[in-house]
Amino acid sequence: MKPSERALKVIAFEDRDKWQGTQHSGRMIDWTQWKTYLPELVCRCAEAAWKSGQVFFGIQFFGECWTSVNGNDNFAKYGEVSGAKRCEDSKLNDCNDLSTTACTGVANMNYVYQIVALRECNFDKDICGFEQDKNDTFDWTRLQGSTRSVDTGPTGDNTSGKGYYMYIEASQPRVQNDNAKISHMVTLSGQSCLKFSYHMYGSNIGTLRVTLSGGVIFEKGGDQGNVWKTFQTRLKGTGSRKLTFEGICGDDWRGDIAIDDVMIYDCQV
Ligand SMILES: [Ca+2]
Ligand SMILES: [Ca+2]
Repeated sequence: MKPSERALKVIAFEDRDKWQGTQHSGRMIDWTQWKTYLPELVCRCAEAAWKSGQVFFGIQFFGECWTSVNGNDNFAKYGEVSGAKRCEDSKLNDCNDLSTTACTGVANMNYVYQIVALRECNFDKDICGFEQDKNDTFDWTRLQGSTRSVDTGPTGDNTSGKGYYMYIEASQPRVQNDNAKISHMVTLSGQSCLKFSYHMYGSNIGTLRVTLSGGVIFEKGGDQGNVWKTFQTRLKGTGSRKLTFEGICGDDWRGDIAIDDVMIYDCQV
């Protein structure tokens, strides 16, 4: 494939010893720990793509992470390369489209990954690929039934009353202004809307803040009653954004904040 037709044109970083000098990550391919090195490389590359707002990224030549400012469009345009393909997994076996393990391309060959954008999550089965933030005080918890404190938190989820939801537990060791964030990549169509349900019951409720790539789209503080409420809003723009739910603790333990039934969907004007 000619470089001009490459779907992912930009090398984000490489672990291959100063390839063209500027993009070296400071780390080297670890052939002795290849089995653990490769999945870890895929994660680092996914993070680099995520940070630049891309959902496509590729691993090439065993230790290179490729992405592109136009990768989403380019990959849709050019798709897969035809002809000889060579990609290998962490046991150096051949990979294909159906491989479920981490894979890399050999020289001049991207093995392309797609970060799956959120469409709908009711938290009943799992957390749908939401990521717990590490640069906060604590984590959101997935729970079924009542939270462990009385006079705060829901007694069941919003979906059916019997399923799971996510919440921040405000009891000890939490103190005021402790925060927990979970995020998911979303893809905006230009007609996208966000809908989610929240439960903010208790005399010490702090704040629930929802951001889209940093911009605040919802913020509410204090007791909202012992009920699930639903919020919906239009999301302007197109392309990839990072949707983040941030729960912030109030001034005492009656401050459990819960969310459920998060949905990104197309809404006509
Ligand atoms: Ca649920
Ligand atoms: Ca966290």
